[in-house]
Amino acid sequence: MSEHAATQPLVGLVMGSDSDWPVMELAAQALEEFGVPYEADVVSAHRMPTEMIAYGQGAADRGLRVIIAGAGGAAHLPGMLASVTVLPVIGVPVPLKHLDGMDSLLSIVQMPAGIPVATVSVAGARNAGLLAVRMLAAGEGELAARLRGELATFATDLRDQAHAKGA
Ligand code: RP5
Repeated sequence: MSEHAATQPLVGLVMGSDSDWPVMELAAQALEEFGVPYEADVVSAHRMPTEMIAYGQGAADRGLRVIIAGAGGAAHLPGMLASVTVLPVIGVPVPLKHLDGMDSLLSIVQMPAGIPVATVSVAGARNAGLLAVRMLAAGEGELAARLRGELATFATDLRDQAHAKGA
């Protein structure tokens, strides 16, 4: 599943296990729609803590500009990465068999002041990808213009759906 684009990745898409990929690939798809280069890797906070810290510490110097981190259960990966990098970290709570993802959500969202993680909804990996695009587009003309185009299309689609329902 690890894929490294030919060009410099701007987004680090990491997860605690390859079992998280069915959720996290929605973030990858969103990045691909906007042509944003990314890398995808398993970096478990609990099973490979040394590598996880090294990943976070080296991310900015390697040219990454946003990290999307997904994990399930005792989901410490996004917060731990945020504690060792200046990059914005977007956390994706991955739902597991028990507790409907509430455990993942609460593990990620309730960060102490000073260590920010932007948490999306349970299994909200598509929004994580789109939020990363927005972060990259801030101050970036071409990407911002494309994003405005997508938003206009989205709004038109919603209006069409409302009309079709007779609203
Ligand atoms: C978490 O444990 C991972 O992020 C994953 O959501 C969960 C289960 O991992 P596996 O046992 O499927 O590898 O750390």
